[in-house]
Amino acid sequence: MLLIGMFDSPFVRRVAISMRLLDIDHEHADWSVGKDFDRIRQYNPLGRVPTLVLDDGAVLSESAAILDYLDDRVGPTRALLPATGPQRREALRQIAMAMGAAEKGREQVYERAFRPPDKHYEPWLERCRTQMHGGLGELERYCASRGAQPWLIGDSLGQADITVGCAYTFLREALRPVDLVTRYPRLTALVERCEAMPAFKSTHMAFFTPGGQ
Ligand SMILES: N[C@@H](CCC(=O)N[C@@H](CS)C(=O)NCC(=O)O)C(=O)O
Repeated sequence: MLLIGMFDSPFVRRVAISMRLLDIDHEHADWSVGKDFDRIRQYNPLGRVPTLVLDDGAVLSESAAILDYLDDRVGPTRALLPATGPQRREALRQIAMAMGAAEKGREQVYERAFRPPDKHYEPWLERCRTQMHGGLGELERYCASRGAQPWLIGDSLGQADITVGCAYTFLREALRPVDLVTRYPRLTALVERCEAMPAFKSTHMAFFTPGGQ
């Protein structure tokens, strides 16, 4: 199996962390959506990452679809997303907030990386920031509602924690908002717990501007 994409992408990283936690052997192609666009398109016509090339040659894209495949492969008792019931619904709700915030962060990065300075449109960037903070605020409220529980769902780390950790670290490192820690203290504490784990440490990569290579 081959996972294509750089770990500074929260979408790629959540797949890489999940593969480590599920002990799924794979190779990694550290290809950039900027300079390796044509190479990525040979596998995925969309030219996007993450892209997962399976051993039989089938190609999966979209991190949610890839994670669904990985969970299905290991079965419901090891799956990182609860297979059914209220915990699944809650996990999906939190994951949607984290992915939405990450997408709004990605839009801000791309505005600067792929568009010339005279084409940057501040009202659009401001809208993205509002939406990003909307998602982070909801995650902070949910973390607060968990009290002393260390993880978002149940009593062990799962896909909601992985995705929230990847999204938050991406936003912190790619956009460097000054007030992230003071605005979202419980969320920050959760992410620090995540980032201390070997699967997170081994996939951490300093943010790389996609248009800048
Ligand atoms: N919804 C997608 C988002 C993936 C995504 O935005 N990937 C970025 C890298 S962070 C990408 O491929 N960008 C290149 C492009 O869209 O042209 C997923 O969850 O996999």
